[in-house]
Amino acid sequence: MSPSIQHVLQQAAARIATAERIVCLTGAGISAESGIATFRSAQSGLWTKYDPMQLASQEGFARNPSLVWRWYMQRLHQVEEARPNPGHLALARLETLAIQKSGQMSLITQNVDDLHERAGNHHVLHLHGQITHYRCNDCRRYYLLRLDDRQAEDPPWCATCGGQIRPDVVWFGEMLLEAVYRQAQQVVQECDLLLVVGTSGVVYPAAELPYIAQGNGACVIDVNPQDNAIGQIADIALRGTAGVILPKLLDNLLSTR
Ligand code: BV8
Ligand code: ZN
Repeated sequence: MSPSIQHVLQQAAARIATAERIVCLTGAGISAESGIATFRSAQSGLWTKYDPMQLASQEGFARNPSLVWRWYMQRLHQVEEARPNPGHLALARLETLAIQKSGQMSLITQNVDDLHERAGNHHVLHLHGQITHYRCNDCRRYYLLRLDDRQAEDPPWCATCGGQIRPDVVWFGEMLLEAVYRQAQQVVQECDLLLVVGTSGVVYPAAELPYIAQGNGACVIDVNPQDNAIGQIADIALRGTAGVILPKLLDNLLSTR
């Protein structure tokens, strides 16, 4: 690790050590080292010729429900096979330390996987829903996925209204769940430090959150191997992958105690 990165890590750890109300905001990048492709990287395998923005939409589902259904069943299998990586585990350790110190830490994620929960984080806000939950596209009634649904060519039907079943995620062009987004806005408005990990900062309204934090005087730290929209406004930019940077950040934090 270069001396300059080490110096920035110490700076970031010192800011976290004095913070009273820490919030984390994560994007697809934190799950990359668990083998889950990010939205911006080329889709893998048979999905390379499809645009995720098209598939993750009402239009895409209406146009080809079978294709969208099989895409989600393949992604669900990928999530279930994946394991939390050291980046996820470091954020779970951070929650433990933050709760010991100030009794709270919220983790807001754009991701639809459950790797933060499986790593041990307890207060996770899923802005874009969860690929592990299913519901009717029409009446929104919850649906418990059955084994044979996973191999099915087409989405199952709702027993109540006959609508098609879909993952309980927020598609492009769909509103976020009002209560979840309001809660995310509130914790971000009240925080004094926002740790942003693995997001390109292009998907709205999630991408607004770092601006709200900074507008309220919070320190914004960005962890990402690439420069990005959030890195442009961040107080501290840690250029590296979540799986490498976050454990080192926690080690630095523990050495300040
Ligand atoms: C909304 C669930 C109000 C689905 C997702 C036209 C019509 C309608 C809306 C719009 C429109 N034009 C713009 C909009 C708004 C639109 C939007 O923001 N579009 C963008 C693309 C311009 N937003 C919406 O539609 C939202 N709703 O606005 O409602 C409305 C309603 C109607 C009409 C108007 C407005 C809903 C957005 C939610 C979409 N659903 N997910 C599913 O997953 O199947 S978002 C989806 O994209 C994922 O959740 C993912 O998280 C996200 C992508 O963002 P990132 O997480 O940042 O991931 P990305 O791949 O982009 O970047 C990864 C980053 O990680 C990179 O920076 C990379 O460098 C970094 N990285 C890589 N490896 C690592 C790493 N970092 C750390 N460690 C590593 N190892
Ligand atoms: Zn229904």
